[in-house]
Amino acid sequence: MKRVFSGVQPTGNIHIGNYLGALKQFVQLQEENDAIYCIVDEHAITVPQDPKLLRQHILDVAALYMAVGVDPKKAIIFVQSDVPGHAELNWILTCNSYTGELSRMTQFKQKSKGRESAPTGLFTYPVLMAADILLYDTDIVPVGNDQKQHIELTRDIALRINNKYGETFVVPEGQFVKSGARVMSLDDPTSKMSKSAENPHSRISLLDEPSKIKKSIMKSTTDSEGVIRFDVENKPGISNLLSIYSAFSGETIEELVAKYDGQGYGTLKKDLVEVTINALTPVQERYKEIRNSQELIDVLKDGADRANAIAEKTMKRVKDRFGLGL
Ligand code: ATP
Ligand code: LTN
Repeated sequence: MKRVFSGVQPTGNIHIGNYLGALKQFVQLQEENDAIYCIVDEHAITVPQDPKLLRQHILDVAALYMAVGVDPKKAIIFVQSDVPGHAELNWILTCNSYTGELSRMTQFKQKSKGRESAPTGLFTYPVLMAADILLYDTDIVPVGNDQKQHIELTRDIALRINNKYGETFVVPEGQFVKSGARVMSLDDPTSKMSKSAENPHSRISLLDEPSKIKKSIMKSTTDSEGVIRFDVENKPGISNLLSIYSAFSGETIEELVAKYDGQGYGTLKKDLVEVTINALTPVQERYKEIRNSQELIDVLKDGADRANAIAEKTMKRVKDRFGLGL
């Protein structure tokens, strides 16, 4: 069995990009692997958070994990800050990473753009992510395309330490889906759909009401050509809608292009509204049942215990290799 690990930040507005790029894979991968799914609250505080809201968002993400089908009997679900090994390993990896490589991370460049000085945590964010992954001897990391560079860095750090200190870490691999690995924003299809974008119509959140889903899709940005074909370069809006449609319905892009041949954008959009609402309604129903339940708290407590047991073993090995402690 392979070890699978991934994480989502509890920063609100989990959207269909997070779902199609990451969460959907979580569900598939739990079947034949030893899967661990984390709510990475320590990553969330790299930018200011309201403490009361952060707590709520942690439970929101945990409930959404379960609502989309992550099963606590098959996978460990836990909160990052409940396992001290993450912060501990983060320091050791920080001492083995370089400011040069961290300066090249595009996510840092984007998030710190225009500022003279940025929080140090925003800069070292990818090292904490490497710690999350390496702490569990992870083989596979299912994530969206935007995380490719961070996975590469994780591999570089693991190999560097293995070379210097002897076999210490499993070197992980990223796993990316074909359709949905990079869902684009609905109002600007040249940038990725994001939780933090100001315009709520730029994304479809998993908990959006049907009327909001309809409005966001119907007013999404397309082009004036009026022909439905897949061409990311010249038709990013229509291509994005086709990708989302394909990821939700299971039909291939080619099948969809043939199906809508000669039809207007309005028809495609209307059908996509239906496909999206049909996919999200059961998730929303299950979410409502779980969100305020004692079951959710029990799952996270049990998950933290099981994650800690694995993390403690790794930390013992790592400290041994580095000659730390007695
Ligand atoms: P923000 O968009 O505000 O920067 P985020 O959604 O990227 O936040 P996370 O919540 O940590 O941050 O992402 C969780 C998972 O969702 C990651 O695996 C990430 O790669 C994936 N993901 C995020 N945005 C998209 C997207 N637009 N398309 C596909 N996958 C995505
Ligand atoms: N950096 C990721 C979230 C994240 C993660 C991880 C993903 C933190 N730790 C470990 C996979 C494995 C993001 O911003 N989407």
